[in-house]
Amino acid sequence: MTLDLFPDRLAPPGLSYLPGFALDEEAALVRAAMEVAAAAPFRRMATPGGQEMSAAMTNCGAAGWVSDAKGYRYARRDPVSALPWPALPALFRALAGRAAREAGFADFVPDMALINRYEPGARMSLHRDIDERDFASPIVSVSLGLPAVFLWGGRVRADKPARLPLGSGDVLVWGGAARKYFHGVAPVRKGEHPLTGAARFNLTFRRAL
Ligand code: MD6
Ligand code: FE
Repeated sequence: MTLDLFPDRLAPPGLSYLPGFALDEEAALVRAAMEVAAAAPFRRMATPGGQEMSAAMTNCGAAGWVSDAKGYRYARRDPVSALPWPALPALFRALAGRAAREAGFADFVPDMALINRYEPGARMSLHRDIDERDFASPIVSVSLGLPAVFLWGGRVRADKPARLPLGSGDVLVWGGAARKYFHGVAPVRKGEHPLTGAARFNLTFRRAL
């Protein structure tokens, strides 16, 4: 299914919404994410502007997305431990490949996953994902736990974002013309989810290196 939820915008080619695509695997995905976080704990990173991000993050795979006073980049080691990031779980790689295929990207093999944790009140301001080397590959995004409203902007930051409600198990695949669009997450509302408690997790699988 694609885009009946974006009434005020032509369907941007390259964004696919797969509601419930990961529902069967929710619990296993949360467990795998917690195992990653046991080795590379969630942390709130600083932006280059000196603010602390409200979402906490960790990574797994060949590189991790990191932010600090020097900027945004992918790093092969966790700057907190100086160790390589935990391996990308096979479950993550398989799900990302299946979702990408469903969305028309035949041979997507992610090399890493960024894991975001949002506690109530946490948000993600409008941004573009442009630190990866390979823009031909899509990004596969999986929501787990508390619901959130995804903000789908446009080519420029000033484009008014459409609002897409995302629930646990929903998957977005995006690439092609949409790959560099602005997007964000509205503040997560208070709540309790049976799998995650008072938190939303988002996994984004990427080809970063
Ligand atoms: C989030 N996601 O849903 C934040 N970026 O928590 C993202 O920033 C994102 O979901 C690129 C592609 C898919 C995403
Ligand atoms: Fe993003």
